Parts: sequence; structure tokens; C-alpha cells
Amino acid sequence: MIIDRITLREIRMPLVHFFETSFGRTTHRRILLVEVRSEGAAGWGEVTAGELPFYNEEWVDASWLLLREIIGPKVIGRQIGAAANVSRVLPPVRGHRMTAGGLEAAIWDLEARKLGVPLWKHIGGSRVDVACGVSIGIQDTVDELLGLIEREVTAGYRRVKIKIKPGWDIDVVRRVREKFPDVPLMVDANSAYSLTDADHLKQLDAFNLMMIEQPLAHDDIIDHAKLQEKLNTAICLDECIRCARHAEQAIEMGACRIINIKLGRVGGFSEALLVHNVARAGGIPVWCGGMLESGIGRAHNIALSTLDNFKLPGDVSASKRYWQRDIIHPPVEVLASGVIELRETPGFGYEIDHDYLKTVTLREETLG
Ligand code: OSB
Ligand code: MG
Repeated sequence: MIIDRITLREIRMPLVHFFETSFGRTTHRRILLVEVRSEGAAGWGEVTAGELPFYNEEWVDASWLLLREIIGPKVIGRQIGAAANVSRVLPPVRGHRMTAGGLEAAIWDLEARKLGVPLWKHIGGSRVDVACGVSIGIQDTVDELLGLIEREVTAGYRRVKIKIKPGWDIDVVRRVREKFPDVPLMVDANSAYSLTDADHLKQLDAFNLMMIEQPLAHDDIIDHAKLQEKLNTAICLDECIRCARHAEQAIEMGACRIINIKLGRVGGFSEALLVHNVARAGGIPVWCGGMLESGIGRAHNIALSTLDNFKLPGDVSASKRYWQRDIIHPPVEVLASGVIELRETPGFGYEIDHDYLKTVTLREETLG
């Protein structure tokens, strides 16, 4: 394939409900979208970086520059081969995997559309529906949190994840468990603790949690291995796993029993497939993480979740939990049984609502 043009668009949309993690509260999302064009066909991807470099080192403004100045020019007008090989033709940028991953995902979408097949089949997925969980942020009060959990469980979601941080952890989980003794429940700390908190975190063993996600530093697999030895609850790594080699090392060290795969964090579908395969070979189940995506990134996550080792419900939920109106049509919907059904439409499977997209676009630039 030869990429003729790349169009970058930055959109801004308010979240239906604020989302708070241990590193801060988000009320609006600024999202960078990547459209690639080749011989009249289009493919779309989403850069999952946040507005500020707090989840990892990436952020929207840096991603825009990197795509415009460094990555885009290396791709436009060149024979790039198959989508599976794109990472090999990109310049050797260290890190910034979400940025490259947004472009890589767009090229997979383009290739699937050119072949006339749904993206999920094109990457080798086999599930015809995917199980959904919800990620619920830190709230102002525990009562508000309990109300939100009630609503999501009633809607059919198959597991609940709540965000924790020092001061919003053991007592909150205790109250959630009192009200919902049987709900499949997990917590995500987004690196808010250190190994010296091991005894404190050990108290979470009392609540029959499915897992505790990324309790320690974003780049520290070794300390997670030490912590996992002390906990009965499974550790799930998110931030730490940026490539398949990290997954191999984490598994070898016993740093986790579950892995969250985020398409952007690992740099796109090719690396996500490798992480998936490494985990499967090590007997480690995976699930698909989310980054408060618009419909485009959401649809890519749904496709990824059809791979066979995605054995646990992911943070892939309905558009309406995030957006009053999504930029895709139809919006992503979750059935009362807690699943999203896959579509047969070529590519990522949904239409782009171009009219609405225009109204939320802050800037747009075409390269090539
Ligand atoms: O750690 O999984 C995370 C959102 C922003 C940054 C990090 C994370 C999250 C989520 C939200 O948990 C998942 C979603 O609903 O998209
Ligand atoms: Mg996480």
C-alpha cells in the first residue's frame, strides 16, 4: 500500500460524567484522530494519549507534532507494505507508542476496508460478541459511587472496576462489597502506591477482588513481582506493559497474573497481537483496556477484544456512558446481557458522523 495523505484532526468533546483517577479529574476530552488515504480508500485511527502527560509520557500536542513533523513524512508516498509491517517502516522514535499506534490502527482499518472485510476478522479475531465491564472513577462521595455501580450492574455490565488511591481505597471497597457482595469487582490504582504500602494493600485480599490493576510505579515490573508474592489477589498490569517483551518479563518474574492490553499503549495492533500471544503462551488471560475513547478508538478496541485470549470483560462500554453524541453511527451499544455484538461492515464497522465530527473539530491539517 501507498499512503497518499494523512489528515490529523483534533476534536474536543465533553464527557457525560467526569472521570477521576489517582492522577486527576477529566471533564472534557481532546482527542487526536488520524485519517489515512490510499487510492481513494480511507482508514481511521485514534491516538489514545491524554490532554496532559499524566497516564504516561504522551499528550495530544506532542502527538500532533510527532505525527506532523517526524512520523507522517516518513509514511506518505512510500510503499509501506502490509499493515502488519507498518511498525517496521516507521522512524525509530522511542516511546510515544500511542501516537504511532493511532496511525498504525488507521492503516489496519484501511487495509481491512480495501479487502472488504471487518477489521476484527482481518486481525484474526473469532468472537462474535465481546463481554463488557465498566471503569468507574473516583467520586465525591461513596454514596454517589454506590449509585453509579447500581446503575451499571442493572444495565447488565459483567464486571465493575473502581479507581482507588490513598485515602479512597480500603474503606470504599468495604462499602462496595457490603452493598454488592457478589458483583465481579476489581480496583485500579494507576500507580498510586509503592512497595512500602504492601501491608496496606494486603487488606484488599479480604474482598474477593478479581484483581488489582497497576498498584505500583508505571515503569516498575520488579516491584510488582515483589508485591504479587505478598498478595493473594491477582495483580493485573496496565501501564508497565508497553510491548511483548515486557509481557514476557512480567510473566517470567511473576509480576502479574492478568494483563490489560491497550491498543495505543503498546503501539497498535501488531504489538497488541504479540502481547496477546505471549500472554496466552504463559497461561495469562488478558482483557482490553480503555482510554475514554471516541467511537473510533472504541470500535478498534471492540475488534481487538475478539481475539481468543481476551477471556475477561474489558473496559469497553457503550458510547452513551461517555458521550451525549458519539462521532460514529450507530453509537456503540451494550445489550442487556452485557455484550457488544460484532458487525459485518468492512473496516472498524461503524460510519463516521461527518457532520457532527465537523462541529467538534478544533483543528485539522492534511499532510501529503
Ligand atoms: O488505567 O485504565 C486506566 C482512563 C484513563 C486513563 C487510564 C485508565 C482509564 C480507565 C478508563 O480506566 C477506561 C474506559 O472506560 O475507557
Ligand atoms: Mg488501568
